[in-house]
Amino acid sequence: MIRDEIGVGNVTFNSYSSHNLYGNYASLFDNVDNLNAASFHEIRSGSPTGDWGFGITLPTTYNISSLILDGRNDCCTNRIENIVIRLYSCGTLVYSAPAISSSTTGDTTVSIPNIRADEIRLVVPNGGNTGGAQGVINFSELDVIGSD
Ligand SMILES: [Ca+2]
Ligand SMILES: [Ca+2]
Repeated sequence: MIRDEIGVGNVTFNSYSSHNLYGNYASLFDNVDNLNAASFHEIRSGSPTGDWGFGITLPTTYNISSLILDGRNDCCTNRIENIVIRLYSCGTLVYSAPAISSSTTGDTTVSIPNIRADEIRLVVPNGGNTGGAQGVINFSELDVIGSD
């Protein structure tokens, strides 16, 4: 949806108790299974006690039905484990998916029951770690599936 319909230039990215490093936000939507430092990294900042991660604000509300995270092919696929996808509408939390519990070099799909939202956050709750006890979210490509 973001890559092919909305356009990555028409969404806004925000960091929450974290900062972007190496691959930038646009690298999640460049249709490339990026490796190494070209892959997207979001690094936990300090010692937060709440959610840390990043959000994507859409230009209007959409019905969101799934997110597909493509893991790196070279290493570190477990850096999506423990991510919780939260959906917001006008700043109000409207849905939280179960935490991602496994990972692969290929696609990990998180199904969402067609929730209407204008912000998608990928966060780790309670200041926690991703897989391998790391404070980094790291993967290569993100597909957001939804409709108007
Ligand atoms: Ca991959
Ligand atoms: Ca990519």
